[in-house]
Amino acid sequence: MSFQDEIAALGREAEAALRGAGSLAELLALKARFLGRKGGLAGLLKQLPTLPPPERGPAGRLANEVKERLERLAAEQETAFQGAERADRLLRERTDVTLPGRRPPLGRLHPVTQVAREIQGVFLRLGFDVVEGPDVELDAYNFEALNIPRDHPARDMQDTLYVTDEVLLRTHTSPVQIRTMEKHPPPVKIICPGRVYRADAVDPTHSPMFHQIEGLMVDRGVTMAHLKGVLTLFAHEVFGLETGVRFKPSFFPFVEPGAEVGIRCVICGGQGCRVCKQTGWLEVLGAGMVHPQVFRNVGYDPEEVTGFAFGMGVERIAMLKYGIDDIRLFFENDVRFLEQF
Ligand code: 2NM
Repeated sequence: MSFQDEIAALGREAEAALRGAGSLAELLALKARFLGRKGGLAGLLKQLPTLPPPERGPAGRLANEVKERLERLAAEQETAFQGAERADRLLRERTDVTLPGRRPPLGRLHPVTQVAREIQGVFLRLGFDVVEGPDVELDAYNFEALNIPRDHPARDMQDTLYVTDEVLLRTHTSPVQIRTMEKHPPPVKIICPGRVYRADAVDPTHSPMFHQIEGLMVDRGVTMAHLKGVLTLFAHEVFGLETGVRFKPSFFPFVEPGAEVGIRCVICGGQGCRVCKQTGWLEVLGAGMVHPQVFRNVGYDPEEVTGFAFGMGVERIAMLKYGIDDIRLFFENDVRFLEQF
């Protein structure tokens, strides 16, 4: 076979192979095999100088013709493969813009926060200001100033979480009210929301940390009638205007007289049930007229001013409002519970 026949044969072989390539990768491999620097055609061209001089010219021209033809063919095939691959990718990655969007799950406020804000809203509309204070308190503010004597059971290590002899985790937010009265002359009309701590064993109605909102209104001429009016309105706003409200005498060392405020049982309507322990009433908060000794402790003159105060547990209000029977549900953070509010 002449050298030119070899070139022509390689040309035919390469052309058939390039046409038959099944993919871009295969095509590139074939291009390297026939047209690359170490490819078949290059191999033949290297032999040109060994030919008798008269054959070199025609053989060289033929080789160049074949090379150009194959390169054109390879380029065409490459473009075709790239187009096919692009069309394929567009099809694979196509977006149906008519599909409805996916809704991201929305977060919400914790039910305790929702109820705390609802309670605060009632008092804000009545002109009360919100005041906060430290969770870590002095015994002097948490107990002493509130007329809670040294031998009172609340001061027992069993009930209070002490840091040192003098420092403790507040058991109510009353110390915030003491601090406020100490700093500001009357009138005072505030609510104090926040976390409080008790050395309680956890059960369906007890948690070592819960949330309280306490309130205080001090001015000349504040009476039990103001206490009843404000707290009746509060109960009606939170539990419904038709809810029955009662005031029952009670005792707290920092008030005189003291009262427990109850509402008609939201579960049985007063018929008597497990939740109201057959009494028909639910206790929702404690209240009373601020004790003269508490006023003297903060530098107020009990002959000049009087005041009422009250305190409630936010979790307890939320449990009554939504019929929840276990306080632990608020702290477990199970979304199946939380997303119901
Ligand atoms: C209660 C019940 C009754 C109360 C009293 C005071 C203060 F600081 F003014 F003396 N703050 N909170 C109070 C009174 C709290 O919670 C059951």
